[in-house]
Amino acid sequence: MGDIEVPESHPRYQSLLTRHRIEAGVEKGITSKQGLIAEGRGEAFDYLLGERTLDSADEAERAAAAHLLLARHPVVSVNGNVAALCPAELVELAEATGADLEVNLFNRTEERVRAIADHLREHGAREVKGLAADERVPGLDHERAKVDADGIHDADVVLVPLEDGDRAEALGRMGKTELVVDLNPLSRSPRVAAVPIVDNVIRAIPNVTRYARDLRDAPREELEAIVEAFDREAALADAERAIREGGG
Ligand code: PTJ
Repeated sequence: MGDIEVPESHPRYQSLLTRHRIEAGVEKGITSKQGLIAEGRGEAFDYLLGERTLDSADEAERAAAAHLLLARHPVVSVNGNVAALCPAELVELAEATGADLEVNLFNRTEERVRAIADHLREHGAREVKGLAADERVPGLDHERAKVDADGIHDADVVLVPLEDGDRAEALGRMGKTELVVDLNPLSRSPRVAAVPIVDNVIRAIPNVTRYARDLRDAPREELEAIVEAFDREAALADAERAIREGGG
């Protein structure tokens, strides 16, 4: 997807680039129109957080990498926003952690699932799940309940960028460990996640990959110690503090 001609020196370069990617995603049939609204909400929180990765988010990203490496069957859930924003980075994360990529949409249409799967393949993905949709997440009546039996349904650890609160709770009831990326620390999904990552997906996904590569050969005990030491309440509280204090 072609990026716009914005000079890198522009103070809002990253945010303009991100907007353009979401817009191009809508044009390509990848991102839903509601995705534009979600992007606006995300941008507002990113602005309040100082458009940078907080130390507490960096710790969450390291804990997420440890969870993915320890998992029996890790899956990275992909929606229309994250597919438009960082497709190649999702493929790299899946490769670094041995996770499956599964398209799972809030506003599901078969056409959009196929377009996202094709888009991920264009960015190097070998296998993309989510097309079979032969199982359901119990207790959810909307389209996001549709999952693959050998994908999210079987997973023990799921990384969900931009999750909706209902499904986050439903996956939790299934006993899955959820790693949620969401710029809004008050949103229900990060609040129910084992690892809430309050950061922009465009920074969070590559950073989880970097940690996964660093930790790839670490002994299990070291990974378990990272998971144990992570304090989800403290991470959420730190993000709220940063917003109140203005990006600090
Ligand atoms: O592609 P689909 O059909 O699965 O739909 C995806 C969206 C995102 C449209 C759908 O899940 C939705 O409506 O989400 P919400 O309820 O608007 O929630 C989106 C959350 O993601 C909000 O809390 C935003 O702050 C946050 N968010 C938006 N952009 C980013 C983000 N978090 C991290 N990085 C972003 N770039």
